[in-house]
Amino acid sequence: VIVSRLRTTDPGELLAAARGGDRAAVARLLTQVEQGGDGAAAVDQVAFAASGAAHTIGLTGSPGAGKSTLTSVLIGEARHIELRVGVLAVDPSSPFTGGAILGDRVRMSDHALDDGVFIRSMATRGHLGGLAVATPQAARLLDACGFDRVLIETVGVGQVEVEVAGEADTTVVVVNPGWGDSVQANKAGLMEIADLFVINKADRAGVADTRRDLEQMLELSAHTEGSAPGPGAYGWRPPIVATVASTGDGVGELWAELERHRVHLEVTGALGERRAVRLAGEVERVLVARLAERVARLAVGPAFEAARAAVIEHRLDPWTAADQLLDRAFDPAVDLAI
Ligand SMILES: Nc1nc2c(ncn2[C@@H]2O[C@H](COP(=O)(O)OP(=O)(O)O)[C@@H](O)[C@H]2O)c(=O)[nH]1
Ligand SMILES: [Mg+2]
Repeated sequence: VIVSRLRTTDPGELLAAARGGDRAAVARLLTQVEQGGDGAAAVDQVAFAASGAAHTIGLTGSPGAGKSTLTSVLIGEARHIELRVGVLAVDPSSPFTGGAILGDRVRMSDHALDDGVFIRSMATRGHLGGLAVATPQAARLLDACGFDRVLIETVGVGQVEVEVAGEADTTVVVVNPGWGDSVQANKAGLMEIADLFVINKADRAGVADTRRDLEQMLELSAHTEGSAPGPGAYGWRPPIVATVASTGDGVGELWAELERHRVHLEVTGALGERRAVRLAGEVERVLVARLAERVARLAVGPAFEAARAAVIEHRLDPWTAADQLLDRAFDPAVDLAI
């Protein structure tokens, strides 16, 4: 009888089980989200209605900056006051498999047996829309499952990763002393999305210089602030917190600043505005992903092969061929499988 509950593939039943603390159900729902397509759509149909209570926190920065170690100690802070925490790690270079990902001192296994914590490495390679579509939806699912805080760790190197980190209520950019000399990170992109800066590895030299660099960059960006409801546009100056994640130094202050930002967003109304902007962007991305799915199905069929042959034989130009295929893709009378 117990097994039958877990065997269900009905998203509504799985979500009810997940909200009741069934971790296997959470895992299955997340897998469906990662796989994209109709399965992901079915999950979001039930998750969307049940979401909105969680505060989402994106952590981004260069590989090795200490994001996972910070994530682990932040989980500890949240658990002290009995908040439930879901974590999504979006880092293709260091998936959470094997248990040794959270640095060598603080490991995921610290929290592995805690029912109030759920940690998941996102695996979306290959699916249409990829991380940009799957991550906000996975975060929403964890929200719907009853986690009070959802932490999203992403490597702040590529454009997509930075975008994904920016898709949170609060975005934390993690740097290290000497960051000003490094060219690895997408600095302009990171400055734009940061609600809060962490100088982690503050046990190393150069903290004061890095703080000054960040303050200077903040001054500059304050003068070029647009109308988007990003940092700075609602009376918030991103604080800079120094931490030593591996010992926990400064993490209490970081937690306090995260909470201060959450409250600031709520009292100014910026939270609702930000979420509205994000949802609007999401509709667009999901639409593109759905179109791409349809086109991908078409691309393996005989109509596609015929069009391609016509182009190769110079009977048809590629644009006309593509337009004809698109017409077909949206003709409800056409079964794409044939
Ligand atoms: N010295 C020092 N090492 C740290 C600190 N925080 C993390 N580390 C170490 O830096 C390495 C990379 O940390 P990790 O959290 O995996 O970085 P991530 O790639 O940003 O997730 C690990 O060996 C950590 O133990 C810190 O504050 N000081
Ligand atoms: Mg990491």
